[in-house]
Amino acid sequence: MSIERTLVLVKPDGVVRKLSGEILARVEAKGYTLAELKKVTATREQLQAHYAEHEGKPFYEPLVEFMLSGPVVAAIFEGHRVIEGFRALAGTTDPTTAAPGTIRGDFGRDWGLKVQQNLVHGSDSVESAEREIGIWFA
Ligand code: DAT
Ligand code: MG
Repeated sequence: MSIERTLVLVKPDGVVRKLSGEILARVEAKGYTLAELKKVTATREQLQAHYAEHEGKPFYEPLVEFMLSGPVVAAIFEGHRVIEGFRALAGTTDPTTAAPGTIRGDFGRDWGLKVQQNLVHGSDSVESAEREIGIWFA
């Protein structure tokens, strides 16, 4: 058994569209355990740390501005292979091509025309998860 933790964010588009509950319910229904939960308005410093790997890319500044545009819901979920499992629930990064049945595939396109408006964030590795949990649940 490899019990992991992952950081999940419902991004500002998900919060403003009142999809936080639906998104968290899908993660719980899959069998993962909600360990921590809060609604928070991010600071620029938090986002710079969170998205450090993307600094310098063309979408970096719009991404940070978007994440500052409203509150996010931050959660820690726990479970067997939850990092991979949540990313499967979320779907691929671009909501246009995310598979139907995934969070991004089901909700991600009519609303936002930008790739960053893709509803959720999920950590991509054990190392990222621990680093990101430290940023959002210090
Ligand atoms: P993911 O969120 O699927 O892990 P990522 O870590 O590569 O994707 O990128 C972080 C966020 O940045 C992503 O959720 C949306 C935005 N993004 C990524 N690639 C983009 C692109 N080509 N154009 C615009 N935004 C992009
Ligand atoms: Mg990522």
